[in-house]
Amino acid sequence: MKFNKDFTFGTATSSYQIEGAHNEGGRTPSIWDMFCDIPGKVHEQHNGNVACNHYHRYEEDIQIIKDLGVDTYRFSIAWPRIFPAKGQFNEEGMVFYQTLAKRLREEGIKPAVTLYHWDLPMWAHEEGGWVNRDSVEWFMDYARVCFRELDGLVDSWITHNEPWCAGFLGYHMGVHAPGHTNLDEAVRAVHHMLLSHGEAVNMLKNEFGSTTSIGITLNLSPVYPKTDSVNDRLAANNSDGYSNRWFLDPVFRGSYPVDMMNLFSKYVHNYDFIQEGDLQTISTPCDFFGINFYSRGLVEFNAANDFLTQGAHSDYEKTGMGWDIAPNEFKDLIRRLRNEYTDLPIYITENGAAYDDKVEDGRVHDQLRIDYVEKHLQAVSDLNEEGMNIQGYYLWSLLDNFEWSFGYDKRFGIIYVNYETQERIWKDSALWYADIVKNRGSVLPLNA
Ligand code: PNW
Repeated sequence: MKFNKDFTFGTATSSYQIEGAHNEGGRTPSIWDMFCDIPGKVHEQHNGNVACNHYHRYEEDIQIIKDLGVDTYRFSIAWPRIFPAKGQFNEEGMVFYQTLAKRLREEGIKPAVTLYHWDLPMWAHEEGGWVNRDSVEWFMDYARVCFRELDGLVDSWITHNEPWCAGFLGYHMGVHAPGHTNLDEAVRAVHHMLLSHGEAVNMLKNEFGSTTSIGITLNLSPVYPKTDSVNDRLAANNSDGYSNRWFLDPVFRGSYPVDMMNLFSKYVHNYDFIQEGDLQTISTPCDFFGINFYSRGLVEFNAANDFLTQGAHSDYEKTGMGWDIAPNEFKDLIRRLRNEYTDLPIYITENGAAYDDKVEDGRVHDQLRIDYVEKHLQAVSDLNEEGMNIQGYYLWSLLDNFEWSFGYDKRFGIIYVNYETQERIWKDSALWYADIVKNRGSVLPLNA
C-alpha cells in the first residue's frame, strides 16, 4: 500500500469512553451515566465513571499519540462539561479541551474534534432530549461556545458521530442510551440531530466566518442479500434504507427515502416534524464527509419482522465483536458513495477491531488486529489509486475503552489499558501502526 505525503494518519477516541472524572470539573451526568445505572443495559453494569482516567492522564496520552507519530487525533467534547445545566456555560470544562487542543498542536498533532459523540446532558434528556425540536437550539448554543473558544485551535470539526447509533440504537432498538424502543421517537431524534448538524455548519461559516473544515461522520454498512431471491433483495434494500439511506439521502440529496418513509409510517404518527426548509438546512454543503466503517451486513427476508429483514449467518471471518471482516465490501461502499452521493473529500474517521487481547510478558501480540487494519488500509490505498479521494484514516481506537453496552469487555485499542492500574501498554498493532505512519504505508514484518 502507498499513501501520498498529504494523506493524514490518525487515531480516535470519544469523551465518555475514555475521560472518567464523571463528577469533576463541573461535569453533570449525561444519558450514558443514567443508562449505565439501569441493570441489564451494560455488560456487568460497567460505567464511564473512571474509564481510562484520560481527564487526569491526558499528558501521558498525548505523549503516546506523539510517539505513534500520527498526524492527527480525533477526540470529542463532553457536552455536560460545557453546559452542566441549561444555559449555564462552564468555563472549567472548556479549559480542559483548550488545553488538550493546545498541547496537541504544540506536538504537531492536528486536533479533529467531534461535538456530539452521544453524551447528551441529562438536563436536555429531561426535557425530551433529541425528540424535542428545542434540542436543535440547545445544540446550537453548545456549538457556538465551542466554535468561539476553540475554533483557532482545531483543524476540523465533526458535528455528529453516527446519528444512526445515537438515533436508532438509542431511541428505537433500546440498546444505547437513552434506551427507548419507539420508532416515532427515533426518526424525530434523528431529524433533530441532522438539523442541528446543518445549523452548526451554517453557524461556523456565516456567524463565525471560519474557514476551518467541518463535516459529519456517518457509520455506514453495505448490506447484501443472503440469496438472489426477490425477498432477500427486498430485505437488503430495507436494511440499507434503515442503516444508510435514511442518513445519506437527507445529508446529500435533501430528502428522506420515500420507500422508507412508507415502511416506517406504520409506527411514525406523521412526518409533520419535517418543517419547511429543514431538508435544505440538513443538506448544507460540508467540507468533507466522515465515514466510520467496521463491517458489512448480510440479511435475509423475515416476514415476522416489520422491516422484513433479519441478519443472516455468514461464513466470513469475524472480529471479536462477531462482525464480518469485509474490506472488499468497504470498497464497494466507497465506490457507491462516489457514484450516488458525493464528491466531497472522504475521511475514514473510524476503522478498527476488538479482539480478546492478553498481556504476555509485558506484550500484547494482537496480530489479528494488525491483519484487520492492514486489509482496510490496503483498501484505502487501492481506492485512492482509483481516484476515490480518501484524505485520511483514523484508527479506532487509541486506547482500550468503555465500549458502550459491552462495557470494558471489548478492547478496541492499539494501546492496552490495565483498568486496575491505568497502565498503558503498547500492543503490537501500535508498534506496527507507528511504522506504517512513518513510512507512509510500506512496512517490514515486525520480526524482520
Ligand atoms: C462506533 N453497531 O460505534 C462508535 O463511534 C465508537 O464510539 C465505538 O466504540 C466503535 O464504533 C466500535 O463499536 C458503533 O451496532 C456501535 O453496528 C455499534 C455499532 C456500530 C458502531
